[in-house]
Amino acid sequence: MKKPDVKVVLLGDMNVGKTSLLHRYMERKFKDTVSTVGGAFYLKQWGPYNISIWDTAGREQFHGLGSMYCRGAAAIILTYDVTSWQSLGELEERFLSLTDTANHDCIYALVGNKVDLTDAKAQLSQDSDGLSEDRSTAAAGDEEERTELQAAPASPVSLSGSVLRKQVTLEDAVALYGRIMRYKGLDETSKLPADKMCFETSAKTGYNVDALFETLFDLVLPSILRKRNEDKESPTVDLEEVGNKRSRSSCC
Ligand SMILES: Nc1nc2c(ncn2[C@@H]2O[C@H](COP(=O)(O)OP(=O)(O)OP(=O)(O)O)[C@@H](O)[C@H]2O)c(=O)[nH]1
Ligand SMILES: [Mg+2]
Repeated sequence: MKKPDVKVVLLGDMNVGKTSLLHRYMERKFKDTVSTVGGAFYLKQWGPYNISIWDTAGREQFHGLGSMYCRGAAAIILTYDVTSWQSLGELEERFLSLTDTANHDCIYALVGNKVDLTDAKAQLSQDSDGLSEDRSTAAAGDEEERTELQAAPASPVSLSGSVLRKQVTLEDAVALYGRIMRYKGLDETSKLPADKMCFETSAKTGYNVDALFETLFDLVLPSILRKRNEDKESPTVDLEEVGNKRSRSSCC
């Protein structure tokens, strides 16, 4: 398996949609999920680099594992659900301290998911690969219908016919981002701007999902280059390879 150059970690309360965001980005699908146990990762090739993206469990019982997953992370995606004020509060109360084990130059993004439930603009969004799951299903085999859907003005009613009240606004997220930067001891000059690092996404329609991951990947490139340089300066010894060489030489 390819060795990851850098690690990106998704953190956040259960049910906010961490696994769904990863499925949407990596598999271009919105599919049924079960609550994550422990953690799992995908390996993403980004140009010549390999990035591991870690999905973690939001359930309280797995809380103890969080700081282990964050160890050495170059970027952390703090995820909440825009329809749940509590999920934003949990980031500050329960998850922020887990990030203490991340790299000192770790990048933080705040992500409000499920915005398709509250905002018309996210309901008919297009995945960058083509139609989002819901739309492609709705328009399958009917080019005219698809054209009509794309041209339709944003409607305030969701595909399921209901709109939920947004409990967390982007301004709330920006305020939390400021507190996170203060917690990390970063001042105005060294922190990335909040408007660049606070996202609203929908794993369901694909809204803003590519933008989230790709913005982060571009931002972690300096970390990758630094790590590659460090590895060059102090190369590690592959014990398995040494063992193989020894056994080869002893039998001849
Ligand atoms: N409407 C809508 N529902 C979503 C979205 N993302 C996830 N969901 C739903 O929210 C529920 C939880 O999603 P998961 O991706 O499993 O959440 P999670 O954060 O991984 O949860 P844990 O693994 O328990 O920490 C599922 O029923 C998803 O279908 C979204 O963008 N919009
Ligand atoms: Mg999950």
